[in-house]
Amino acid sequence: MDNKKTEQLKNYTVNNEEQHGLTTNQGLKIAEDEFSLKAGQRGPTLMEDFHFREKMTHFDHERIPERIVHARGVGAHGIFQLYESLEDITKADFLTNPSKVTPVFVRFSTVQGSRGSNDTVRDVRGFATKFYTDEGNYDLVGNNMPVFFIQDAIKFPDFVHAVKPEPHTEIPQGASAHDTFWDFIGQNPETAHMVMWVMSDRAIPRSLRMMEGFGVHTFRLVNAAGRSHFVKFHWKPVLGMHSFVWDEAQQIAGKNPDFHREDLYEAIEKGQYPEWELGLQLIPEEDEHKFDFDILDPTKLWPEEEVPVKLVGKMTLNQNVSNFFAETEQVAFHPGHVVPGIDFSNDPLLQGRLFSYTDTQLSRLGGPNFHQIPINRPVCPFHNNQRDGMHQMTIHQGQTSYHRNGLNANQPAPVPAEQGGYEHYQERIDGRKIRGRSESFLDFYSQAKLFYNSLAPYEQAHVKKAFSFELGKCKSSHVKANAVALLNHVDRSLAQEVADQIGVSLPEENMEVISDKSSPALSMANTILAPDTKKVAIVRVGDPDVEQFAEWTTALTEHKVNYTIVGEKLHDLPNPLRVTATYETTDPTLFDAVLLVSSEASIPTPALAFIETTFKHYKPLALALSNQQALATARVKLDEAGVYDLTNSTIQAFINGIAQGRFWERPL
Ligand code: HDD
Repeated sequence: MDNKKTEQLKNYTVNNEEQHGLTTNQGLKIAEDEFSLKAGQRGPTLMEDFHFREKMTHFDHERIPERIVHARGVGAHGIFQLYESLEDITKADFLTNPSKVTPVFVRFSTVQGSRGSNDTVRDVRGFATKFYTDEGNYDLVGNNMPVFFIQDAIKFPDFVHAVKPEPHTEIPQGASAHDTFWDFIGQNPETAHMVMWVMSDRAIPRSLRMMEGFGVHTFRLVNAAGRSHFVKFHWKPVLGMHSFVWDEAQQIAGKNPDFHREDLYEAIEKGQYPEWELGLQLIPEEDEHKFDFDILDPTKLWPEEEVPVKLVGKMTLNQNVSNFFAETEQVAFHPGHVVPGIDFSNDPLLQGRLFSYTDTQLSRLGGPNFHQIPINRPVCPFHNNQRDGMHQMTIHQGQTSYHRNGLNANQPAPVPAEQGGYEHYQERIDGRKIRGRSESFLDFYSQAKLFYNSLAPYEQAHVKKAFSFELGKCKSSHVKANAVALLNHVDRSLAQEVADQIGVSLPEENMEVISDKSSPALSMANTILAPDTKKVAIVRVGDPDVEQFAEWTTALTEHKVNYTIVGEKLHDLPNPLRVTATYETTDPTLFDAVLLVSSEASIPTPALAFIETTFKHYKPLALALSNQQALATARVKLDEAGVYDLTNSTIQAFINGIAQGRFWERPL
């Protein structure tokens, strides 16, 4: 699945499978790599041992600083292709030519934890896409939520200090359930909308392949005639949006801390390529002030029912990285990497980001030439008069490195806009220099309420539980009370329930913003339901009928459902019933559904635990038992929704259940 970018990367790969022989970095062949050079077999190591020193020095410097936020992530290569030309609204080449296949690299991440933290924590997910276009790299550096915690970038260091592990203990890792985060929320009411999202199921996605992406800010698209539209970018997952339940996410953090990373890697290796459609919400320049929110405020979304999302193209991730450090760790994104036809708005959060990203790469990647690292290089030519610096990889030729020069015909010379040179949109600005917040940014609660109103009852119940969990972990009663006071502005009954649960009193005055407005697009209950790429554990007890078994597995495979046969011990015989994971090496939380097949009179406790856990997490369950009594002691109700007895129900019914995903109506 090579594209222009992956072909380019091949120029930088080295394959040690070829018989090169071991050398130093200077190319000297090494005869001995197990023993340092010593003065006598039992004597001290000698300074002269250049091989030891080189090997050890390199090792000592293998680590680079992790990202200050979004440290844990996973990346993959892919392509983007447009459905039809958008030349009416932008002159960006990759958005006007539907026959063009643009290589992309995407890095997904969590925000709070360090590089070694768990994948399934409650957190925002980063969704950063680098388009390697023929006009230069375009980076869409977004998240899986459409709004942000703060309105002005100057608060970003404060926000990050509050959410990161606390400075005196470096606790907690990969979690926002602690005092400084909730103190920040309570003290900064602009966070109200975003914190509703983070307490919702959006913050615990089932898969990185099953979540939306958002550019968050309002950007600008400009066409060849110079006409401008404001735009919000969306990524819509073809598999729909799905999430864990909280108990499951917590258990997976222990059972498989790499769950999301592995899920993405395996899907791509299997050829089940993750796909997203790119969506645009567009507002013509002249309609900027026609909304009941300020479109420059990054704590506001544009309800899809008011500003429809136009689907304009598809991204497919179809190649895993071949070296995590070289590609995923060294990739450097920046919202300021734009191409002609894409421009910025005056969102004060975006404006600050335009400074921060290059700056951070200087310390993370060690100097100003990080754009020359293979993963970061554009696929189009790049020339300018910048020279030298740490890790310069290019041998620039010639006498001149300045503009204007007469000695080299002023090359490299600026390119006029008509020939593809970037030109900033000539926005008219008229104002006083001021440190302050626009009054139009002061409505903190209406959209927090809009989001809550839009959720299905079970989603609202999850939000209540999430607030109760997180605030229940806080120690300061002052912090807890302030957070409840914030919720009191959003939804009185939510504030009431959380207050009861965490032992603080509800403010006497009801401050709830009055609005029954909702936006169905915000609820995940309305998403696409499909069995594709879901994972089933087939728990095998005894020796089930091979033919019947083959019929089921064929049906699952036909519906692109992946399955693993789980049993007490691993088998190595080539047999369709071969057990490849045991009760010890895997766990029910790692699957979307369970099929229990038993030929025995009784079912062992670990197999019962498999189906009980699956039942408890509202997931579909199929049973094919030679003895129904074997389940007499299990805490599973056979007549409940999403439980299929394969002696009288079809495998197709179970597959439909897998598509549905969860059965919230189960009384638990
Ligand atoms: Fe940021 C990384 C997304 C606000 C400063 N950010 C980073 C990454 C993502 C985002 C996805 C990881 C990129 C990767 O995978 O390498 N950030 C966002 C979004 C924001 C946002 C969607 C709000 C809408 N960020 C934001 C602000 C600032 C930063 C306001 C500072 C002014 N972000 C950074 C950073 C990072 C970063 C410190 C850390 C590592 C990096 O940039 O390369 O510069």
